[in-house]
Amino acid sequence: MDGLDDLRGKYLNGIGTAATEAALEDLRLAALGKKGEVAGLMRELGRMTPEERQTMGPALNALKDEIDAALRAKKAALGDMALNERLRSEWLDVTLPARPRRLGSIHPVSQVMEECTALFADMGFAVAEGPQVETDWYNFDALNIVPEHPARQEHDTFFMHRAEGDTRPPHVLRTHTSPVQIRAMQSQGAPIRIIAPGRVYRMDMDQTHTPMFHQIEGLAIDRDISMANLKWVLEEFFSAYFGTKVKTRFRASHFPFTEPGAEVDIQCSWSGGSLKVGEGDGWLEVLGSGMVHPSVLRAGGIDPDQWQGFAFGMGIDRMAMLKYGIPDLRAFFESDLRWLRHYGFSALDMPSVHAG
Ligand code: 2U9
Repeated sequence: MDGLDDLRGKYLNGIGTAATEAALEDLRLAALGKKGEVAGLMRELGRMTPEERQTMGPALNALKDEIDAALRAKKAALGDMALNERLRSEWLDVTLPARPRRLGSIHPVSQVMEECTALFADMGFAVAEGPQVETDWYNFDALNIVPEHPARQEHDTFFMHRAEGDTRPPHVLRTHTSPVQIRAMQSQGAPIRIIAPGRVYRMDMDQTHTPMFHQIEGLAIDRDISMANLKWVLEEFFSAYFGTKVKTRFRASHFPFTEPGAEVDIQCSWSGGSLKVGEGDGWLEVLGSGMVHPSVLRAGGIDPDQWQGFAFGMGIDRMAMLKYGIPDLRAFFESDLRWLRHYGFSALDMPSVHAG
């Protein structure tokens, strides 16, 4: 029995000082494993007398249970310690403020495009869209632009490359959004009231021209539409856009796709070196317009003896420059982050001239 007490002391001490689960496993194998010391003693029970067996049997079982219980208890304690250590070292302060991250901003062109679209939508104009690569028929012929017209020259318009022997009609990067309206007339017929906002391309580059810019064009066709309706729509639009009553002045002009045609100026003052729209006795040209030419109506599949209407076109980029005091058009397309942060709009704080 003394031998059992020694064994108990040895293993319970060992378990008490074991620092890892691996050390515990070594102790378990040495004591209770198939070749362990306790198992060895159990095998010897067979060679004992019945009296010896009666005392040694229960004593060995009790020792085995005691070591087993001590192993389990120590294993649980080591697990708790490991968890506590992780909780201590992996502690995280969830009350810390988040790292500041720079938000993007809405480009002035997107902002103005949105504003203009919403204002015309309020007056009952639907938005129409179309391809940016067009056939020369949709971009020129349908708009009554004759083959000799300067706009059709290689140095004014971007023509798509054609391999030698390719006899398909030329394709161009659209020079205005007018082809969108030809397509809309063909598919919807009259009456029609649409605006066509989008990118257009011309070979031009200086302080007020870039090879790609943005336009918004409008078209209204019905039985008795006149230039008076056009003047009301435009004055309503400019007054809402600039947030003040704006007068317009129509000057006779010529466009192949209108008859008659007019350039439209808005009232402004230049006093004190800064431009103010809607006051003073100065005028600023902002728009081209007119009554749609009968040939253009016909190209859109609409009978000019039954229907008539007005059309207008303006540059979005120029409208943004005027409203937000941006001096150089080229900066719009340089992707300079400092410029974008200065002139851009927060997605949550977009100035809006229309409800909703
Ligand atoms: C159809 C028929 C007629 C749209 C028009 C203008 C006059 C015009 C310029 C303004 C500044 C282009 O952005 S800009 O460079 N536009 O002067 N645009 S009339 O006339 C149309 C359009 C479509 C079917």
